[in-house]
Amino acid sequence: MDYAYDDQNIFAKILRGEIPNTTVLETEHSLAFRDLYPQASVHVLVIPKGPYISYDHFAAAASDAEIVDFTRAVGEVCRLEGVSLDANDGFRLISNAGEHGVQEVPHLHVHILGGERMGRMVQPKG
Ligand code: DGP
Repeated sequence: MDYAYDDQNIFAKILRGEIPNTTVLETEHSLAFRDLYPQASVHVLVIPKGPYISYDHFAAAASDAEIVDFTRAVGEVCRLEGVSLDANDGFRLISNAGEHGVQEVPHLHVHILGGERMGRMVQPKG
């Protein structure tokens, strides 16, 4: 499979400022914003600004600077949202990819979920 990025996806539109978002953190290479349909009291999405579909695509094609920025942004959002493990109760980090991962938006994003105890990691298939 090749990594054919669709620049009409909703997160590409958010990055271009065509759709509003509730920003939690913006860095040189990453943007974090609240999920429109939160599934926990803390539910933040972190995305790279570059055109990457999935984590494997990002890991293969992004620059070291982008990868470091993204990784640090995830940690910073955890701290800002009060879920980091150094002083808080923790979180769940999820990144869905492709059809089997049930990815809805084809721009790499990680979900940071927390603020309460999460349920089972994998729900029955649907
Ligand atoms: P996934 O299934 O992993 O691709 O999750 C996509 C998430 O994106 C889902 O939790 C809902 C969220 N989402 C969809 N459209 C929008 C939007 O326009 N704005 C924001 N903030 N989140 C969105």
